[in-house]
Amino acid sequence: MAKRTILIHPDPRLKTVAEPVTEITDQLRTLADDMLETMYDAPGIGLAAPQVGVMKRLLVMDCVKEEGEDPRPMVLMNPEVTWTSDEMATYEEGCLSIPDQYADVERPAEVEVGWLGLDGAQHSERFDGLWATCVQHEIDHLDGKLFIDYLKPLKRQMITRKMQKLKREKARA
Ligand code: K1U
Ligand code: ZN
Repeated sequence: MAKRTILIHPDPRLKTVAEPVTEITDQLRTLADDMLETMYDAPGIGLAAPQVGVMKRLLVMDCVKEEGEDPRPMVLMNPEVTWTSDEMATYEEGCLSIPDQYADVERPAEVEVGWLGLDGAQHSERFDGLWATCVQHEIDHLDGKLFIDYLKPLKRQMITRKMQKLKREKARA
């Protein structure tokens, strides 16, 4: 397993629609392992392949937060939202590609998602709470969408400028 570098916004790869997974290869298994290691190390609760520069429809997540509860690392390929609740929920979201910036985003409170697992089988599950927010945030990444795209243009612009400054400082260091 190896940690991968997480891209920081703005980056054209974070605005690009990722390609479906067509074959489960060892390379893809290694990518999933590396992404889980990168996510836990960050720390984060989710990570999508485009965030590490791989334009494939693959995401990892683990929203178990309770101390003493077993972790639940999940790998979802070609995920599709098949049902959304009418009820909406607002959660203060963050993003590993937009460090230290948080904002309220409203999304469906519950979603049903279908995906291809690393076992080659098709899976389906209903998510609620933080899991529902996280899986929608990660699927957005696969479609080239960031949580700041839900904010008012001025707020989005302010965050983007902060990230440009951060990237300039990192490049100089
Ligand atoms: O996609 C990402 O950039 C990961 C992101 C996922 C996410 C967070 C909040 C709402 C929706 C989706 C993160 O994991 S940001 C870090 C974070 O939220 C966190 C970090 C440590 C403990 C708990 C949460
Ligand atoms: Zn994110």
